[in-house]
Amino acid sequence: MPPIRIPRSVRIIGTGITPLNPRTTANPVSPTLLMQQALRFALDNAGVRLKDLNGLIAVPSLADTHFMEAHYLATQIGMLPGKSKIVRTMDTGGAGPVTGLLEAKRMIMHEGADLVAVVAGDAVKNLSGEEFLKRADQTCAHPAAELPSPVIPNGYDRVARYQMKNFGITREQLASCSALMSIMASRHPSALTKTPRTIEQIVNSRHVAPVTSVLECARRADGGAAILLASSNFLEKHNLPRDMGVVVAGGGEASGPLFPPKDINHMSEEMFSCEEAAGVAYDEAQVGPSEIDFFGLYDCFPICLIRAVEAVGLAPKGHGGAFVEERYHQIVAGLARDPDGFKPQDLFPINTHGGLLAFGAPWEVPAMYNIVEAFAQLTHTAGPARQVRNARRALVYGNGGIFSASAIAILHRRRE
Ligand code: MLC
Repeated sequence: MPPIRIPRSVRIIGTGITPLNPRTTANPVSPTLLMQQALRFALDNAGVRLKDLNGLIAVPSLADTHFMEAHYLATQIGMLPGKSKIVRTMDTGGAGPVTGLLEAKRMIMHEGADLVAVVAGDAVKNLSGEEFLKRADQTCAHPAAELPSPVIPNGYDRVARYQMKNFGITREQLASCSALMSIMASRHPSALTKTPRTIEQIVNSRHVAPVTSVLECARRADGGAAILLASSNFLEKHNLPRDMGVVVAGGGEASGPLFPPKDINHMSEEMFSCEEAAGVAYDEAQVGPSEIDFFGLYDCFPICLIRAVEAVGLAPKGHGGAFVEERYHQIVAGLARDPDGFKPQDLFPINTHGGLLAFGAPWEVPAMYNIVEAFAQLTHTAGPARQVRNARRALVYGNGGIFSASAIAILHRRRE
């Protein structure tokens, strides 16, 4: 047997995303088809073949749940049966794609895999509103939580009210998150939200919870996305450039309860886990927030973005809302002054695709879009409207449940 060579590095070498909300009458949209299509795009993007894959990670869908989703997908695409293949389903909710990315790195470093795909796809927009809510409500409903339907927006709303009471964030600060994300999305050709919205429009739209309007909810969508991770040995063996793609430099994960306490007076900082995950990731990558050029931060609701901005070290605790609102007003003024030359990403190198609030959110898929956008930024392929100048390092964050799972990865353009 040849000696096992420990890889020098693990790199993301390709990404693929399907269009959002694809509609064809001949071919009803299904999560599995979206996953397959995204995987094909990622393989083509990296210039590698399906038969080279020896690892596959999938996250489950809500619209068409399968027992052992990754095995189901691997069987559908003909990857199984096959020897020496590792196939795993990861379920940390919306954190799944980043958990999957970190698991793929472990498979490569410790389990002998050298090309691993992480795949997600869902078709929750294809469900009726009623059916979607029936399924979504079940995920985090518990008698002890006393959360009315829509359960998830109400859970995040409760946290937003905790943050308003304890840290003085304002209704306008919450709305500025969605307004800013809509500006970012309007600069991405594939995003669902095409036109920027104002704070006023957001605050005055239909409310689905006390401090949450419909325009401040993760934008329900259908779509699939995939990334491919390879070892340095794989690149050598296949004569691919050694500096292809981006290096996975570090990662961290941490957990919280599935739902918040029913009374905001009983809520404490203990239930949140993003800061802990970020600390582990920064330590492993040996970098700090000032060395990160692009942030892909989970923003299923404004409070998630505000807390993330604080947790990753962009603003002091309690100041995340003011940070976002101030940047929003500066960006609106900058664009009014110089609509063609002003670059929002110069002031806010975060979610240049528009995040869950405005790009689109097919249930557990959207953290993948944070990774795909980070990949575009670090490989300098985001295009002039969105490219962050000289981007070398990125941080991506996925959040699952109601602040129940945090997964963070730090990516570098080159091996350092
Ligand atoms: C909705 N709309 C938006 C929008 N959200 N428009 C702009 N920006 C947004 N962010 C629009 C829709 O496109 C649609 O218009 C209209 O508002 C109504 O949306 P709907 O979903 O069709 O309506 P309805 O059935 O009434 O439900 C509203 C809702 C639901 C708010 C209850 O959308 C919802 O629950 N959203 C949150 C989804 C969610 O919880 N995701 C998981 C987040 S938690 P049109 O024209 O398109 O029909 C997470 C962690 C994890 O991410 O683990 O998963």
